[in-house]
Amino acid sequence: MRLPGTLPRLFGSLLLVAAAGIAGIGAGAAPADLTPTVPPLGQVVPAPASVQAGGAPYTLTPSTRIRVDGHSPEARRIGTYLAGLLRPSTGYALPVTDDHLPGGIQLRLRPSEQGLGDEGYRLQSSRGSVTLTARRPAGLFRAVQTLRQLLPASVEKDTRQKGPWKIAGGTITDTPRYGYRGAMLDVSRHFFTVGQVKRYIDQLALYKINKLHLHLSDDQGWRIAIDSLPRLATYGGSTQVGGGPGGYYTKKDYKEILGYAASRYLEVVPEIDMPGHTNAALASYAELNCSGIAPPLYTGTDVGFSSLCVPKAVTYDFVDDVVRELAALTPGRYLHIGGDEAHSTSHADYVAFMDKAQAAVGKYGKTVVGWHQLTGASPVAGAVAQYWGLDDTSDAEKAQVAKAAQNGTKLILSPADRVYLDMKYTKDTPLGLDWAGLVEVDRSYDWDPGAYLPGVPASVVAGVEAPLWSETISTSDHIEFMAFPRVLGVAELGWSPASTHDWEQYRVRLAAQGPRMAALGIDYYRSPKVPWPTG
Ligand code: NGO
Repeated sequence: MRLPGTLPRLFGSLLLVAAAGIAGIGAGAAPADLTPTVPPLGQVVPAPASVQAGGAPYTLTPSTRIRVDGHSPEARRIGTYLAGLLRPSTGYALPVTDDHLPGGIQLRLRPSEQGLGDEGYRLQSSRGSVTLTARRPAGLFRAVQTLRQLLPASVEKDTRQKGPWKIAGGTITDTPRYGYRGAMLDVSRHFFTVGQVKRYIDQLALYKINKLHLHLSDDQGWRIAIDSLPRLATYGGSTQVGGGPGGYYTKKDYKEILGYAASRYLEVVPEIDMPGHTNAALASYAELNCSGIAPPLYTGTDVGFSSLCVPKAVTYDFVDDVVRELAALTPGRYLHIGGDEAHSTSHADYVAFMDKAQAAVGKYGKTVVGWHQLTGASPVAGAVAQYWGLDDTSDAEKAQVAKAAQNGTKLILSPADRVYLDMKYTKDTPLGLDWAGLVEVDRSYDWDPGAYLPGVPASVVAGVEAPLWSETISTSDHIEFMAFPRVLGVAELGWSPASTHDWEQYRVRLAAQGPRMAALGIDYYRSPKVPWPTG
């Protein structure tokens, strides 16, 4: 049933009770609001590729065990993670075992299941057991996220809740559409602590996001310790937009983020934005400036005013030091070098600089990612361009991106008027910017990455990413209000087959995530376009 999100709470729950009565559910039974709703098998975000509902549901009981393949420490770790999710709300012990007995929740790795790929899984639910099968641990982890969403939303709470804890019967077989399903957090304009980043990682993992792009440097702050250039972090990281204290990640902090992300099967994509967006670096080391004079630290929100000094040799010592140390720290394959809004760099200098920066990334064994302005220079073989244009970006600029794509440059799609999570939802949204327009929940979901840019072969689209720039964002509540629920739409565009794409059906599945997000303490934007339950 659909209710406008603006209905007052009481009126909404009266309607729900009335509806339950009409459907014959409420008559003579306990009040409807005391029994948690069992989600139907397909009511998952992102939509699974294949859902065959049927058969009796599985019910978790105080004696349920989580059974993992004994030979895989990763399967055991994922089983322990699942137990950790379910124990507080169910109050059950949920021991993790490798006793090879039937029944309970089974986590199985089957490397021979080629069709499941790197992240796919099968979930089979029946009266006797729930079995999760994957080819790789990442697939088991994604399966666990589906399993969570098949339990009542109250399972997400961290105190004991009333059951029963049922999982609808049937089989889900699921693999992702794209291998790159990202979210970006700008930790430069405002700094976010390791704990805040971990919290966001956990929230993204629930929706099968698999990349965390960290925007680690910009005019307002340098956020990663570089041993050979210590002032970048200690001085360049000492403030932020509005003049607060800023901060930076020590190498130990950064490794902690990497490890946490890896435990949720997210790959971290670090970004050092160059040659523009570099005031924090220019302020830290005077020799990086063509003038030899360091500018003051910057706490405003203008863009396009800073540039590394392209002709100076010391610039490339800086690039080498930074890329070398960051590449050595980062196990993931990508290193993002920015390249956007280099308005203070001449075109010839921009091309010359990007050639050298890309070479440094290659030298240290990483794959180049750059904002799509990179396609106006000479992208190296294997480079990935991140498109952040708008519907009304000029045809010439789109054609330049398409030409690079035809020549093999892969694309990550982050159209700003669709998936920039820092854009206001409506003119009344208290946070965010509006230079790319207002982006309501339907707008961020309702487009097709495979057919978005004219002339771009679908095969070069690596995936999608939702950036959250932080000029106006300074707390976890801010992150969550702007990201949720739009990031779910981006997660679904990245994961679900195009054949499942349908706003009318999506908004109903999304609505069912409302109580789950609320149970997780996420104060999401209650878009009136989504029929949130009001009970
Ligand atoms: C632009 C700009 C960023 C801003 C952001 C704000 C890109 C790639 N460069 O996106 O510096 O923070 O908009 O929405």
